[in-house]
Amino acid sequence: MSEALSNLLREDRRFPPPAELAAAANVTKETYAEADADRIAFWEKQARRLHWDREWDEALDWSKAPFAKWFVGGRINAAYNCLDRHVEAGNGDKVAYHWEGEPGDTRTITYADLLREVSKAANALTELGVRAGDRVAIYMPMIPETVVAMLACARLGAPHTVVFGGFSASALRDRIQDCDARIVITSDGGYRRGAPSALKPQVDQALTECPDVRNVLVVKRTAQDVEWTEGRDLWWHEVVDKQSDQHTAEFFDAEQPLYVMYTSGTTGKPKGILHTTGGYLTQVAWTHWAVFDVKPDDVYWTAADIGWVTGHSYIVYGPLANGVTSVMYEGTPDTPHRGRWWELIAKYGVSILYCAPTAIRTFMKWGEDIPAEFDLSSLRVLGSVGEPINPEAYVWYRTYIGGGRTPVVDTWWQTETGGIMITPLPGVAEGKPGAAMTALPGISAEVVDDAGNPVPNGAGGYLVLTEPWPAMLRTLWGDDQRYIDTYWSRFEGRYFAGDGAKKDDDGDIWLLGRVDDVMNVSGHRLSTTEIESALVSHPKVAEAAVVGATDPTTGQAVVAFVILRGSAAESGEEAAKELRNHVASEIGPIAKPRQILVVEELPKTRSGKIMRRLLRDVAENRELGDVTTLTDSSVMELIRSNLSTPG
Ligand code: 6R9
Repeated sequence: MSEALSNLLREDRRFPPPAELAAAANVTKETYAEADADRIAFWEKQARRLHWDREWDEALDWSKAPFAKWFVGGRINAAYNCLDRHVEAGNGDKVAYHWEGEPGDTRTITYADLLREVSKAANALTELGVRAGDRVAIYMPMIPETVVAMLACARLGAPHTVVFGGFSASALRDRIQDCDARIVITSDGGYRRGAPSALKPQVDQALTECPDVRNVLVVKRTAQDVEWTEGRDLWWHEVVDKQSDQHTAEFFDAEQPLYVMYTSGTTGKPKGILHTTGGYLTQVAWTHWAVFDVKPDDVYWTAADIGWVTGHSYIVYGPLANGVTSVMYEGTPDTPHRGRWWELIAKYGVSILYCAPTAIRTFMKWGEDIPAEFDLSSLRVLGSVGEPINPEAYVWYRTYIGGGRTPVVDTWWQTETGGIMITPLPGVAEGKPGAAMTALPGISAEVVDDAGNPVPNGAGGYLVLTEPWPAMLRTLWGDDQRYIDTYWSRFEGRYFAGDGAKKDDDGDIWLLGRVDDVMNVSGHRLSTTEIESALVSHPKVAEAAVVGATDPTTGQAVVAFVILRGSAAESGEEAAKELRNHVASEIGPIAKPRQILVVEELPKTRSGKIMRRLLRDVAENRELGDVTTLTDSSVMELIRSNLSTPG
C-alpha cells in the first residue's frame, strides 16, 4: 500500500477549474461551510428540491443506530419525482433519453412518453398482483423498458432488484430466492458485440429452482426463439401495451424500500443492499446536480450498465429527478467500431460523460487517434467511478477526451452509500490526478489507523464515514446482524467502507483499493470467496485460492490457484480451460479467471488461513514478502516452479 502511494504522490500535476465554469457553478466553496454549520439543515434543504406529498417531522432518527431513518413521517413517490412533476411543470416534451441500440436503431423518449409507458407498466404489474412491498426481479439488457420497469415498481412501492444481464442463471436464482421475488421482468435478449445474446434461457434455468415465481414478463428485443412456459410467461407487449396510460402515483413513507441491489461481500453469499426512498432520492438528485454541475441544457451520459448501482443512481434516479436529458447506449464500445462512444457524443452533443477507469484504459490502449476523428467539443465535465483512476488515465481522459478543457471528477462511493460521497467539485477544486479529494458537503469521512484514530496528513489507513448520510443503505436484506457486523463493528460508531485510503499533505483523500477479500475487476466487485466456492464446486478441484492481481486494463484481474483432485492432476491445461468456463457459468463471464495456475499446495498460516498476500505477489511477479508464518515455506517454491502451467 505505501509503495503504491508514494508512487502516486509523486504526481504533482494540477488542473484548476475553468474560470467560466467556476463562475456559473451550481456549487461553490461556500456550500461546504454552509453544510459544516448544520449538516442536517443542509440535507433538509436538498430534500426540498423534491416533491413531498407531506413533509417530514424529523430529518434524521439515529436513535437506533446503525439503523437510520431519514425524513421521518415524510411521504414521497420516487417515480412521481422523476416523471409527473416535470410533465406537470410543462416539461413533458423534454427528452429524457436518447436511446441508441447497438445495431444503430434509436428511440427518443420524452418525459411525457416515459410517464405514459411507466403508467401502463404500473397498471400491468397491478393486474399481475404486484402490491406495495412485493419484490420484483429485473434481468434486462440496456433498453428503455428496463427504466420503465424500475419506475413502474417505484410507482407502486414495490422494491425492484435488478440483476446485471451478464450474471449467470445461478446468480439470478440466488438473488430471486434471497429476496423472494414473485415476478421476473426480462427480455428475449439484447445486442452485444454485434450479435443478439440471449437472456430468457438463463431465466428459465434459474426458475427451475424458484417455484414461487408466478409470472415472467418478457420484452421482445431481438425476436430470437424463446422457450415458453404457458401460464407463467407473458409477452410485455401483450400485457403492457393494452393498459391505460393514466396511473395515479401513491405516496409512501420516506423509508419505503425502493430497491435491493446485490453486491459481493467477503463471504460467498452476496449481500442484498437495501435502499429506501426519501433519503436516497435526495442524495442522488443533489449529487448528480452538484458533482456534474448539471444545467438544464446539458446532455448527460453515464456509460455504465443499469444492473450496477452507478446505473441506478446516475442513469435512472439522479438524472430523471433533475429532469435532465440523458443518453443511454445498449452495446459495447467497439461495436461496430472502436469510435462508437465518440460518435455518440458528437451525434447527441453530450456535455457530461461519466464512466469507469477500466474503459478509459481500454481507450488508451486503442490510441488517441480514434477519439481524434470525432467532434468532442460539446464535453464540459468528465467523471470517473468504480476504482481508483491512475494519474496517467486521468490525464489521458482530460487531454484526449476533454480536449484539455474539462475538469475530471473522480467520484468515490459504493453500492452501500447509494450516491457519491468523496469527489472534487468541478467548479471548486483544483484537480489532482488520482485523488478523490474531499467529502462532499453534508458528508463526513475520515482516514483512521488500526485503532480507529484519525491519521495525520501524509499518512494512510482505512476509510470510514463518521456520520449517517441520506442515501446510506438501511440494512442487508433479511440480515440485520450481518449489516452490523460488516459495516459498523470494525470501528465503534463509524461506517467501515472496506477501502484503504491516505491523506496527502493538504489533507486530500486518495483511495488505495480494497482492504478485504473483494476484488475490483473493470469496476465490478467480485468476491474471492465466491469464485473460490465456484471453483471447488467442480469435481476436479480439491482446493482453490483466488486473488486480484493488478492488471493494466481491468484494474485487477482474477487469478486462481487450484489444487486438482488425484487423477485430474495430469491434465492441468485442459482442466484450467474447463474451470474458467465453469466459473463463467456459475457466476458470470466477468468472474472468469484471467489465469488459472495448477499447484500442488497452497501457502497457509498456522491457523489455516490461505496467505493470499503471497499468492498476489506470485500473480504479480513480485519478490516474496515475509513467509515465516507459513506452515511450510517450501510451498512457495513449489508454486513458483509450477507457474509455467498455462492458464
Ligand atoms: C459506485 C461503485 C465500490 C468499491 C469501493 C472502492 C471502489 C469506487 C472509486 C473506487 C477509488 C473511486 N471505488 N469508486 N475506488 N476511487 N473513485 O463502484 O460501487 O460497485 O459497490 O464498488 O469500488 O473500492 O469500495 P461498487
